[in-house]
Amino acid sequence: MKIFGCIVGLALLSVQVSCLKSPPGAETLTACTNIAVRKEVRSLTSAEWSAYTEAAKAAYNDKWIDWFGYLHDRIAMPIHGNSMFLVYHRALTRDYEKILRGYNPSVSVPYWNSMVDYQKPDTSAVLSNTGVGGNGQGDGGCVNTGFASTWEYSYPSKHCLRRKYNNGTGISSWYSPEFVTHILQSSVKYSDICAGLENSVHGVVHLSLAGEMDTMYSPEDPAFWIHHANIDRLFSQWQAVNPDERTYLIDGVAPDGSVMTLNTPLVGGTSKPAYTVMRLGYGDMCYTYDTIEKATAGDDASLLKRDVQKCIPRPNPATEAIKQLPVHVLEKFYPSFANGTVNPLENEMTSLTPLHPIGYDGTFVPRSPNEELRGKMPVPAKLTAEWKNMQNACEEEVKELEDRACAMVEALNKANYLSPYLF
Ligand SMILES: *[C@@H]1O[C@H](CO)[C@@H](O)[C@H](O)[C@H]1NC(C)=O
Ligand SMILES: *[C@@H]1O[C@H](CO)[C@@H](O)[C@H](O)[C@H]1NC(C)=O
Ligand SMILES: [Cu+2]
Repeated sequence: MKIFGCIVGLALLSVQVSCLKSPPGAETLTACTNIAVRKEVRSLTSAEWSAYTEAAKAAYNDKWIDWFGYLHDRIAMPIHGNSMFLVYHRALTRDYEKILRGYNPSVSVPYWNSMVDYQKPDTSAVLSNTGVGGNGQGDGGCVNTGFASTWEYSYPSKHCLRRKYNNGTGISSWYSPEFVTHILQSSVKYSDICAGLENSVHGVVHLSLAGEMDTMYSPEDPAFWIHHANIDRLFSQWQAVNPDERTYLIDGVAPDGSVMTLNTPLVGGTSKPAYTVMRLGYGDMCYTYDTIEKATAGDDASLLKRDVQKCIPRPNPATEAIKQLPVHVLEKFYPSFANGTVNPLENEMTSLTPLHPIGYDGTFVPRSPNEELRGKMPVPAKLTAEWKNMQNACEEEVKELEDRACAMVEALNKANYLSPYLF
């Protein structure tokens, strides 16, 4: 019985009529005929996960992973800590996906919804032997689990795949679905969503896995790609909430300190202007996310047809719990919940990702909230001084964001909010 699909299907019934105008140059981008659908890594079937890892291994054998590590390292400064971050990493992840599809055209890069793991990240199935492997072992900190356990790189010098969790054998708390929902609902400008994602989920996952992930050649960790697909998914969902206004919305600071525009060239490699990557499904950006697909009327209709007789529709426990918060808390952190205009794409509280293993072929039942953990949401870990320095991060911007995250956790705990993501 597919309870999850049914709930999501019901929640997402809405029709969007677009009158999007392409900016100069972008009208030449043609609609893709073959669109890759990126799915949550734990919702892949065994066959899909194994196709993905086989393609990744082939790319590794042909030294593509070394190349991506080298590339990212060489252009590290211009692509972090400014408005280049989201668009550049979108292009990079797509380049990697195109390489993999050269080995197997059915493959797309899965995304890792790391937010649902935020309480105890080290227990995530994604960091297990059937996923991308866990903590590094011994003096070298070499990862000896997961599909990349034997991988060795030549850039910047010969070494194994390394990880070093930031709390011994454990990992400190990450950003929650509640906080990312806040970011999605409160970001107005492109630069808001860009800095909001870079300095929260993005940074904390990188620096707490450590090893390759807190270097500038981090694409050498297979966790990098599924993590960046998740960051790109959130950016894409934010755009899709209001496609007319946001598809080609760009602002903030470019790598050279000037104003970022649609014509600012993407750094590294092709130097194509930023507008070439803004619209999914056009030009080279021939992919989408399952969450965005499900939000289209056509898909919902078929989902409902399939599932409506098999399961009993009921309210999503995650969204229902958060809507019960006092009005002043909603107004402060969740403007769209507060005024009742929430679009499913700016609500990460709908994705109650099951905690089943990677390559899962069965059905699942959504977790129910843990009553004993009422009012015990942990505060996410802060970015370290070394990380902020390496990432060219704006100190005040990071502090403002971390203070906000702390205030949100405090407000939710004070209201006795029951987070369905605590176990
Ligand atoms: C590290 O782990 C210990 C024990 O597992 C826990 O009590 C502590 O809060 C953790 N520290 C951080 C910064 O997450
Ligand atoms: C509701 O809040 C969102 C987010 O602040 C805002 O964009 C939207 O215009 C508001 N809608 C109404 C009807 O007040
Ligand atoms: Cu990066």
